[in-house]
Amino acid sequence: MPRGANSGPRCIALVGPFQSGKTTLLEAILARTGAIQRMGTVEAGTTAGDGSKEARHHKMSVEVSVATTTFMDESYTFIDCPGSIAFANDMRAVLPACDAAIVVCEADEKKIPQLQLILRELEELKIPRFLFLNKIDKADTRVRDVLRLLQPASRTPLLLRQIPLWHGDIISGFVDLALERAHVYKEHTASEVVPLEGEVAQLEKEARFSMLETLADHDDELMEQLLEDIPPPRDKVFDDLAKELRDGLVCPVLMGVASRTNGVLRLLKALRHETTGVKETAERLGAKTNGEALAVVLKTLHTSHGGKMSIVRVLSGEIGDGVTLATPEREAGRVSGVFKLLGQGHDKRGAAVAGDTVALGKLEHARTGDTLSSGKKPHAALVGLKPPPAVLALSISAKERKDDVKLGLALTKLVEEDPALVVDHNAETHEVIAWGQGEMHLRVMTERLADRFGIAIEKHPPRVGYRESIRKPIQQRGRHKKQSGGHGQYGDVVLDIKPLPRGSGFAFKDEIKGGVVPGNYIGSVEEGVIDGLKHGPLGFQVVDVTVALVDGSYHSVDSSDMAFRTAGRIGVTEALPQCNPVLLEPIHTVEIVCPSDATAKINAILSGRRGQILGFDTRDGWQGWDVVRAMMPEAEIGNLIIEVRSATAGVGGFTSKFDHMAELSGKPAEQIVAARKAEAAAA
Ligand SMILES: Nc1nc2c(ncn2[C@@H]2O[C@H](COP(=O)(O)OP(=O)(O)OP(=O)(O)O)[C@@H](O)[C@H]2O)c(=O)[nH]1
Ligand SMILES: [Mg+2]
Repeated sequence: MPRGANSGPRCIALVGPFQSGKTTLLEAILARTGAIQRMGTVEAGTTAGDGSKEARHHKMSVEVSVATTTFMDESYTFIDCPGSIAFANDMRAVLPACDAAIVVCEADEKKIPQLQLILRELEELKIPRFLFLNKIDKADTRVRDVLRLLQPASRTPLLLRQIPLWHGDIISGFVDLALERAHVYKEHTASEVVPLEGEVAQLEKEARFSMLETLADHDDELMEQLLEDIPPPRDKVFDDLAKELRDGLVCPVLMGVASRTNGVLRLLKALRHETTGVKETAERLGAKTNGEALAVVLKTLHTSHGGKMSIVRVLSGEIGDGVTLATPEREAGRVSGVFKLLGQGHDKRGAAVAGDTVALGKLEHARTGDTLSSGKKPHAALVGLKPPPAVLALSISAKERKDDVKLGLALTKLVEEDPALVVDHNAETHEVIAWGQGEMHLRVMTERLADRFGIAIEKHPPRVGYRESIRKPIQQRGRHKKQSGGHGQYGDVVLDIKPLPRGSGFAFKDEIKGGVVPGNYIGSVEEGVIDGLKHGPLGFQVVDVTVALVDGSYHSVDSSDMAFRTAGRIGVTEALPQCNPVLLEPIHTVEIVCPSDATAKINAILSGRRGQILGFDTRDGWQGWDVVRAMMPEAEIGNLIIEVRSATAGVGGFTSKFDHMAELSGKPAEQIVAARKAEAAAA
């Protein structure tokens, strides 16, 4: 039995920087293993992965694609993860329960920061990983130089497992350094073994020695053999490769051309021989397996035909139709249908066993990241998912009132599918705000609302929480008097209105002497004052003021709560324009993380957006990264992420927190007030 084989069904993640060829590699794997008849392309929109309308439209992955295939009588499920940072949360939910990851990358310096981010996640989760150097049909650099370029992205040594065979300027095949065999690529079919001779044989010796030296860093016996010039047995080399991969000591590097299926078979063989299976993965996650069903939810989908589906990795036991599953917090539901996945396609199958990755139907209360079990006492949670803080917000509404309810339901489903999407209802502005991980993330959300749920929507940047205050005190009378047959209305108040320091909010004082306004009406005056402060003369809520009720009069018949409330409001409304009103804008503290070579650009971006830089520092535990802190107006943070990403090859991020309100005057303030007035007039 070959090493590693017979480990049960595997689950392998395909990850890597944006557009490196993951979906194409999945397609190549499916074609080479016979799961699909013909290999499609991302350009033509014919791949098994990226099957959703949105992915096809953008020619990029916008969610994970899952496909199960068989290689040498063993089952493998591959999970193709989006490379865009805006969808990275989908990958995060998948990784913990995978046996290994294939990090697909290219010889592209610009993509190194993203490669570093991904390798870091894998390193932290202790997931064995291969690097697949893709697109070597376009290679114009020596592979060893490429590795030198990529090495800083990995904390563990990149271990070259193959060297290319050059035919003139193009790579025509490879030499496997473990098997010491030369192969010439054939398009869309297995490569052909050719004799290893001449100059190539010499290069192979050197490269193999360097591979063995790296392995020997963790194997004294191998080190001795190398020092004494004893050729190590082939089995020992394979054992070391598998062990050091499993222990996260090395990151083996394979290469190929996904679009021509070159290098794919070698990759599959490496997976078969060198990766461990579900038993080790369950151990890594700390699962206590006792034969009962145990699974982790990798992704949640709402399909138009099959209803809700939970894609799970089964860690132990068996899950068939009718099994009831629970999470530590709640009942998840009863399984109705077990499906094998191939991109968008799903075929009903029998019960899933340990190692299988399948979709389970109708688990109404299961969520992505959940640990599901069938025992009397639910198994403790195995993965803790916390979506990263949202970086971009959009205010959305249905174009037609009749779609309001539909919009609410659709958003609930989308949030269930994608926990990185957060929907908030802003009680003050009555806006529905969708928070996401980037421009593309929110764009895809709106496309889904339109395409999948048929809701025409309107979108705007969310309102900024402007306020206003006053700079001058005043005393003002507010009178409300009406005589219209029967009972009249009478309320009369005198208010002392004064500015308060920033951040004080609002205070009301009762300074009535001698009962000129009877005690039972004072609460109503306060309510009226609060009403009046809701919309100041500039159009925003008035804050940082104190209002004292100092005088007034009443009428024994015509006075009422209502009349005094109106008088309070009139007093405030008439007073405020005379108090030298001032616009206040929210200022946040922002923390931007970025690779150090982008720090200067980030500083310039912040200054260009009225940011006040507080300082910058190296980022704790992140070599080569900085943190920049600044104070920044909320209005300038709105689409900040777009500029930050473009300055940092897509990897920069930020968090922000409200700090204080600051006065804003001059032209910018006038523009905001005018816009608010125009909006009020249109409403
Ligand atoms: N020349 C060449 N092009 C390739 C190769 N593999 C993929 N491509 C092309 O690279 C582009 C991106 O391929 P995808 O497979 O969509 O890449 P991806 O990594 O899945 O992209 P995202 O999911 O959006 O991150 C497409 O135009 C592919 O045709 C390859 O080996 N050689
Ligand atoms: Mg893709």
